Amino acid sequence: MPTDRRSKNPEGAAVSEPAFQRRGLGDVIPVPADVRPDPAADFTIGEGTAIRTAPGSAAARRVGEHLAALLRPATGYALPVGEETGAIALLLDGDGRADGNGYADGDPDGFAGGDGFPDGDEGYRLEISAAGVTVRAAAPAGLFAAVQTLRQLLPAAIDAPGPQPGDWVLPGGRIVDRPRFAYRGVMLDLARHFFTADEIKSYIDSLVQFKINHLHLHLTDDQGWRLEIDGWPRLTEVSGGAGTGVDGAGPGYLTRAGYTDLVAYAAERFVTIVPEIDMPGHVNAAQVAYPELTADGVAVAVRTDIEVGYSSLAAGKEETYAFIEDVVREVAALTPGPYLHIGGDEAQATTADDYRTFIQRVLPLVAKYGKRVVGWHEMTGVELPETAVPQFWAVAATDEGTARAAANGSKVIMSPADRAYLDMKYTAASPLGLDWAGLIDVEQAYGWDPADRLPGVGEEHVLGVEAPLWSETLRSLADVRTMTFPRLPAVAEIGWSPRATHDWQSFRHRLAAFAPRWRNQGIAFHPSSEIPWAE
Ligand code: NGO
Repeated sequence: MPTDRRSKNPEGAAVSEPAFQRRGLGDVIPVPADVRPDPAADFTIGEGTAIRTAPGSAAARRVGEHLAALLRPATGYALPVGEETGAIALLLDGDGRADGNGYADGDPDGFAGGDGFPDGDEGYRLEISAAGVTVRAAAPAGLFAAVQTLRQLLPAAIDAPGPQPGDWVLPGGRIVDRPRFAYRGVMLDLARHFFTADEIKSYIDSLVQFKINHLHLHLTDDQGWRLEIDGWPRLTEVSGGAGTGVDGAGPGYLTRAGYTDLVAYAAERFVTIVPEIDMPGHVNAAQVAYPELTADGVAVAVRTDIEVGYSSLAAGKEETYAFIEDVVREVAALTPGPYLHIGGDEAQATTADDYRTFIQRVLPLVAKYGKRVVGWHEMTGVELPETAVPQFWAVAATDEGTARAAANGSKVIMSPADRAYLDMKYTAASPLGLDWAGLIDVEQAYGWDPADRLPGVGEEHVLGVEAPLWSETLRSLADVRTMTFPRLPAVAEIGWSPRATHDWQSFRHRLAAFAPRWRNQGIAFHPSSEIPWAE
């Protein structure tokens, strides 16, 4: 065993002793539902450790490969993945369960359901003993969630890009875990500033560590159009080209092939892409490309400022719906996930009658192409089918429309701007971000509950939470990460962990451990003064 654990990673940065500090079994974000440590049962990953995955499951095998790829750089171990043997086992419900309920010891799991497994696709049970690690889940998504937990249970040095001498100890005991809400999302605005498919992939990698399972892409707005649409080439040639984005500084777009590849990359990490085409407002870029989409057919000027609420599609023109149908058909065909987001926000340039006419024409179109509508909560001013999902984004303490939609059976995504908006400044001194919804440091991002936020929208009406990141002030992936971390872990914990575990002091100490992890991963973050950051 090496005595001097100071070493150099390939970039030359020193990885120091604290990077090998042992972790407690509950030192995880989001905090797991049920944690029972057994300090006598630590497991140490060694030279000869192998990973065994559920027999006959290609998806489980991929999760095993994903785990091995995470562990190989810093450990320097081979960590072969196979179905025969291995001290780290990733098993699916039913694999090799001797007693038929998955429990060797027969003790209760604390959850209803009868078979001893957390319900839902993302639940998992993780046992760490001196002999090895066993993960059991009903579906591969649960194995993937468990892998994120395992990563955090290893010392921070595990995230270094090259070999680190030290002991790879996993704390002993048992975790039974499952999400509180099905939908835990982040939104990235590609319209105000475009980010490439590779940048988005790298962003996904940083999000899944916190069990985020949806990425909403805001693909169109007044300043740009970022997804290629068959039959409408000028949308991206003109409005995805040079000079687009805020200050003309964010050009670019996703080709159909690039988008398809991105969707597949996300799916392999159990992330569903939610594409948004904002309408009937926020459409200046579409109208620049195709003047026939304006009410009078007269060309409009390119806009690169950050005003909102001035553009609108014409609710009374059939051309409008021919265009929308082409776009909806194409986006639906390219997107395997269930949702299509139609925006619907800030339609100040659309009369109330036109707004209603327009939304009522678009709702059946989305259904026609097999998708479930998501829309910003303004959409609730129109009568909606119960399958429609309003996304609440206001600062107000009440919202009649959202409450009415919930009463009518709709599930709601909660993104209150004063808590969940990742584009708000942390403090008055933050160089990036806006402040119209207030300043949001980590405690403000953590200190709310989605089932308590709106009268009429309780636990059973909440589909989940989403943290939107608008890009008016962002110019690079480092900017994106600086606004995302460390606030996103707060939203992720609110979305995943049981309400009873909510505890700011516990959270801020668990969050502190991420400073060396993010440094090792090369992830920029805001060093909030509210957090006692680890070295
Ligand atoms: C609002 C507006 C966006 C802005 C964002 C900036 C919604 C749903 N519409 O949120 O156009 O970019 O604020 O914070």
